[in-house]
Amino acid sequence: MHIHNQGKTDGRGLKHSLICYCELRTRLRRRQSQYKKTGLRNLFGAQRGILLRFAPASPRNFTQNGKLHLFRGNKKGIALLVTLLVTAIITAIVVEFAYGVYTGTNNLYNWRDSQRLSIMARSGINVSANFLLDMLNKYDYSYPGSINLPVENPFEDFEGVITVRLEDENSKFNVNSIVSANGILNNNAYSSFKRLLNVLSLDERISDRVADWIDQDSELRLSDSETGEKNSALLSVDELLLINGINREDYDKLLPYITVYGDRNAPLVNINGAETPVLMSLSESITKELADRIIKYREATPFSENSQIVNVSGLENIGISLTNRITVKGENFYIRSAAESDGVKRIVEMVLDTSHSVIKYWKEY
Ligand SMILES: [Ca+2]
Repeated sequence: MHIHNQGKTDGRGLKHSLICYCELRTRLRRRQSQYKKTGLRNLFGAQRGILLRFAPASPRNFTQNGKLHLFRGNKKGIALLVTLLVTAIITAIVVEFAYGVYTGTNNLYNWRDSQRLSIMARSGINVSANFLLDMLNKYDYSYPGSINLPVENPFEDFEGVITVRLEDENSKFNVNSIVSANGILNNNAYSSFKRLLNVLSLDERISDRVADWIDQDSELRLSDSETGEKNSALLSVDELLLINGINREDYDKLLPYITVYGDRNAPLVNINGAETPVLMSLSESITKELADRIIKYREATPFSENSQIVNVSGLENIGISLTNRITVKGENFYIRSAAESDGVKRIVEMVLDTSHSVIKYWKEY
C-alpha cells in the first residue's frame, strides 16, 4: 500500500515502481558481479546492496521523468561509513593512549613499591643484626640455632610485612672442614660428614666427592670425583650442586645441616643450636636418643660452657672427647629478611661474622 502511494506521486503507479525495482535488482547483480571481478565487493558491495534494495520505496530516488538517482542513498552510506571509520580510529587512538598511561603508571607504582620493599628488607637485616649483636654481648652462649623475628614496618603510609629468620651457621656441619687449609684431610671432620650423610640416608661417598673438589691434588677417591674439580674451599653451599655426582635431591636434604662458614681448620659445632643429625655426626657413639637428650637439656638450660655436655645423661664419657670440637656460642649467622606487600616480595640474605663484624655473604632479589 505504501509503495502504491509512492508510485502515484510521480504518476506512474505501482507497476512502474515494480519494473524499476526489477531493473534495479538486475543492475545490482550486474554491479556485484563487477565488484567480484574488481575485488571491491567486500569493501562496498554489502553496503551498496542494502541502500539500492530500498531505493524504489523512496520517491526521492526518482527524478521527475522517472529516472533513478542511483547514488543518492550511496552518498549517505559512504558518509556513514567514513564517520564510523573515523570514530573507530579515534577510539583506537584513545584506547592506545589510555593503555600506555595505565601501564606507565603501573610500572612507576611497581618501581616505587619495589624500592620501599627493598628498604623494608634492609631494615629487617639492620634490626636483626643489632638484636643479634646485643644478645651475643649480653650472654655467654647463643640459643637456639634458628629463630624467626617480628620486625616492625618502618613506613606509616605503606602496608607491608617484614619477616626475618636468623640461623646460627655454627649449629651446622662445615663441609670445608673435611680438608684443612694446608690440603690435609681432617679425619675427624671427614668421618663426621660420612655419619651425617648416613643419618640423612644419603650416599656416604658424597664425602669423597667433596674432599676431591676441595683438595689441591688430582688423586681420585672415586673414578669421576676429580672431574671439573675446583681444588679450593667452597665459597657458598650452592657450589655443591656443581660437584659431579651430587644432585638437587641430595643438596636439598643436606642444606639445613651444612655450612661453609667458620674456621675450617678447627670446626666447632654449637651444641645449643645443632639439630639431631648434626649432633649425631659428632661421634658414632651419639645415638638419636642421646642427641634428643642434648636437645631436651638445652631447652631447659642452654649450655653456657662446653664442659656442661657431660651433665647430659649418657654423655659423661663421650662428652669429654667432644669438648674441643664443640662450642656454646655461634659466630657466623645467616639472616634472611623478606618484605612483602600485595604479593610483591623483596628478599635480602646475609651471613654476618659477628666476631669480626664482617659481612661474608650478601644477596638481594
Ligand atoms: Ca682435587
